[in-house]
Amino acid sequence: MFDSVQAIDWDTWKAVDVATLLFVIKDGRVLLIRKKRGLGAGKINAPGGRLDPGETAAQAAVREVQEELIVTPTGIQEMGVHRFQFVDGYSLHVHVYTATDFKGTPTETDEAIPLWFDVDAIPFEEMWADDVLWVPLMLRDVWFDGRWIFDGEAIVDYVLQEGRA
Ligand code: 6U4
Repeated sequence: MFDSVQAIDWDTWKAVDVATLLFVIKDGRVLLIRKKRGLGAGKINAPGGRLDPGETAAQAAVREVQEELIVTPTGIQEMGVHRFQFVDGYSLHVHVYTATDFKGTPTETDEAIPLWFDVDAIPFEEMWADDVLWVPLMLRDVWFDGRWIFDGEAIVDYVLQEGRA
């Protein structure tokens, strides 16, 4: 049923969950996490998670970093969006943010281990398969809009648009 991006009516598509990712980028390094539980456990990713009821995406993006790493990101900006459709029926609409700074000390929690990487040495082989395709756009300040079909952890099909429509 979900075998190509073109076969989905994206105008009426509505995600099961809305979630966030937030990349703190400072002094040529990016703050990532080793995710300990939830969707993508074991992978390296940016901190983030699903919105709570009544929350905006920007509020959720900050709260998730606070919960996962005990730091508060500052200077946040939305950089792009992704719509993930999984073949099992699950779907996720993700808002991606960057932050230029943070308050506090990145600290391991039940959810995440903090990890710093040089921006030119991001460990894409340990991240979701889509990240290598769009994180470089984000680092160049290019807005992105991704539509993805996933079968588990494998990309089935995608369209990645650069720039706002
Ligand atoms: P719980 O267990 O409910 O607290 P929560 O933190 O709300 O979890 P989570 O972390 O389990 O949500 O799942 C959503 C996270 O997974 C979001 O931060 C986005 C991330 N994610 C899912 N698919 C992704 C993909 N293909 N590429 C990517 N991040 C992805 O970079």
